[in-house]
Amino acid sequence: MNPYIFSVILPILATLIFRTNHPKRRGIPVTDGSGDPGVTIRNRRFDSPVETAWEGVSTLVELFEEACRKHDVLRFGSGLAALGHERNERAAIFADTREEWFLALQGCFRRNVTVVTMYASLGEEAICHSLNETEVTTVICGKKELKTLVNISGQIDSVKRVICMDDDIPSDASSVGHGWTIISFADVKRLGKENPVDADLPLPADVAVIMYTSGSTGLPKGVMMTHGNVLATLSAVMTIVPKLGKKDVYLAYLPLAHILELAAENLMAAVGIAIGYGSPLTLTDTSSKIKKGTKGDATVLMPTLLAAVPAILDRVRDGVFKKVNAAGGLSKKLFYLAYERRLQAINGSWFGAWGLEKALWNFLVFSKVRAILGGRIRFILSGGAPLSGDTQQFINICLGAPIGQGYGLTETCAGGTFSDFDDTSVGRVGPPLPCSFVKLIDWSEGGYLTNDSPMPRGEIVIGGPNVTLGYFKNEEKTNESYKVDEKGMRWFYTGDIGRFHTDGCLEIIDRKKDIVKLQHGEYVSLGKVEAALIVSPYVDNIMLHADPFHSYCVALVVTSQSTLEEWASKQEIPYSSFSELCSKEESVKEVHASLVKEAKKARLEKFEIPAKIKLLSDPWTPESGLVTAALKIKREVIKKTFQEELVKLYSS
Ligand SMILES: *[C@@H]1O[C@H](CO)[C@@H](O)[C@H](O)[C@H]1NC(C)=O
Ligand SMILES: *[C@@H]1O[C@H](CO)[C@@H](O)[C@H](O)[C@H]1NC(C)=O
Ligand SMILES: *[C@@H]1O[C@H](CO)[C@@H](O)[C@H](O)[C@H]1NC(C)=O
Ligand SMILES: *[C@@H]1O[C@H](CO)[C@@H](O)[C@H](O)[C@H]1NC(C)=O
Ligand SMILES: *[C@@H]1O[C@H](CO)[C@@H](O)[C@H](O)[C@H]1NC(C)=O
Ligand SMILES: CC(=O)N[C@H]1CO[C@H](CO)[C@@H](O)[C@@H]1O
Repeated sequence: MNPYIFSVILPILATLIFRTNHPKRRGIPVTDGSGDPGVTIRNRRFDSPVETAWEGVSTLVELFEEACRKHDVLRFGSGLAALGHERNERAAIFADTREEWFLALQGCFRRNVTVVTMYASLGEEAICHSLNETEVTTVICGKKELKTLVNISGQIDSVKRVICMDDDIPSDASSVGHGWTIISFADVKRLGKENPVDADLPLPADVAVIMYTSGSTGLPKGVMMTHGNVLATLSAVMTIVPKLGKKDVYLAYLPLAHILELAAENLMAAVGIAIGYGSPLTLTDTSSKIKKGTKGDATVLMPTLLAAVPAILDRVRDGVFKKVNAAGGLSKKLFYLAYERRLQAINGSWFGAWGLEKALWNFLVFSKVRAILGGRIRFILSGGAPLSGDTQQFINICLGAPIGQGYGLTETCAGGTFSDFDDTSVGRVGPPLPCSFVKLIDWSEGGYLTNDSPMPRGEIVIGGPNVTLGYFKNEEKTNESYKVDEKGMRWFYTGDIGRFHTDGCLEIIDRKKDIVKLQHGEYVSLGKVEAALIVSPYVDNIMLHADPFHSYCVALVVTSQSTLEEWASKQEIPYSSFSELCSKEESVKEVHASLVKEAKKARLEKFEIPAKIKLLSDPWTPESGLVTAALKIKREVIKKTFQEELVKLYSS
């Protein structure tokens, strides 16, 4: 038979059969909705919100007991009781992600003890505030965090007991006279083994976690999540990861104080999937805390599943492109050829869809990239911030793994939307999760309306069993953002602006509070402009600043050291340090020109382009408190930190 049939006719036939169909419906409109008027969409598989995926299981404890009846978590729970922790007192977990974190959480759940969580990178003031507000009596932490606790011991009166996850408790900690019982994690388990107590199981409506999030403004707020809330989210995610099973291996490294990671690990444990614990700084062979010649977490564990925030995936992508470009020659040409071919295939051009070609490129080119994350990744869960289209396609192509992109907030217990694994379109966050209703409501002030064409647009409101109870001891803020409708459904008003595509998928397009009105009445969407400008190779991070007292905006730019230094050496500009280079007028001019170029590409208005910029030489990290653990910029903190620079920009 003529091979032509295979290479040309069959793909055309396949295209006709599969592509001329209407786009697959991924979300379904709800007509008998409740609450504020708007456009509501639900998941196509379920007509009422899913609360649990396991029969007879209605709390996280039952889920965990179901998963591992004989585990020594039981000992930790008993030990906690033996230590004198009363049932109605709260315990806090204050540490980086590690096995003990997860075990402590389950031990507390088993005794119906509400767990207060906070990022290990929060500042002292925020930690004091969270521990004080929730009147925590037992803090479970690592030895590094114990030092911070000792530092603030004078301000946290309710704390009586500290359980240290490391055996080598710092000696200066126990000598401080603040009357705490300090004991190691191992000793608590030993105590529990000798004094076993029965479980004291919570009900679905009992609060499981009070999660303090490093919000972008002011002191952190504690979001109260019930067992029912978290379970609804897990159950929903369970339906979305294809073929989740015992053969999978999960690499845990994101902060467990982030709902995405907490939900993911609980799900893995429930299904019986092995969890390996790593850290962001040791993730790959080239991570910053890995000694040359030793192996990173992913290489050793060879995980099949991974959760990630976009910033980390961006880093993997940039690293690969840098390496490819540095290598140059044939291998660079081959890489770009392969990349282009696969991109076309994914984009719907049928020649490249040829399976054999895909296998060939994977073997020749992409297997080396796959090896960076251990070589076995089959699904990546991304959340916490919108993922760029470029990075999504990079992961699809180079790792050969589908990527599920989620949109959700701590307040909705990470429930919201989640993209289908077979959806290769970019820039969208998928249809509603089975546990959520997603509604758009008019925001006329910002010019986003549900009867806009071609797509309804508006503020995103999320409803369902996943929506949390509200902020701890903060009824005012709770009332501002949560509403219960006439049918008893809870809705959270996200402040994000989105639009629905015809197939029921959501796209995030703006953020309400990031919109500032300038002196002459033009609205500037800070997030939109930043997303357009960060593309410049000179920019590592950027914060746009606008205020109603000026007719133009300004920007703080965290400068990419390698790009600027490369430019400087080409221009033969002398400098003694990078910070000096950043302060040079030529540098500012060059970076500004690059920003203007990107702004034009993105068709920004003139008033949206920063008129003046300041180049900063130090990166913004969660440790410095300038970005959140999910690497979102904290506007208020940055504004405060660089107040002088901003004033200078406006007055110069
Ligand atoms: C769990 O603890 C909370 C807070 O102490 C309490 O209100 C609730 O009644 C407890 N649940 C059960 C089933 O005992
Ligand atoms: C915590 O409470 C103590 C005593 O009530 C108080 O002295 C301290 O200032 C409080 N700290 C914070 C951060 O609220
Ligand atoms: C303890 O407090 C001092 C002074 O406020 C500070 O310099 C130090 O970094 C703190 N130590 C820790 C571990 O937070
Ligand atoms: C993908 O397809 C769209 C329209 O079908 C086209 O505009 C775009 O340029 C294509 N991208 C690539 C990389 O081929
Ligand atoms: C919050 O709303 C509830 C119910 O509408 C009301 O009873 C309560 O007083 C409100 N609280 C505050 C602080 O506004
Ligand atoms: C488990 C749980 O929290 N369920 C609640 C989900 O939300 C509905 C109404 O929105 C409540 O009736 C359920 O009790």
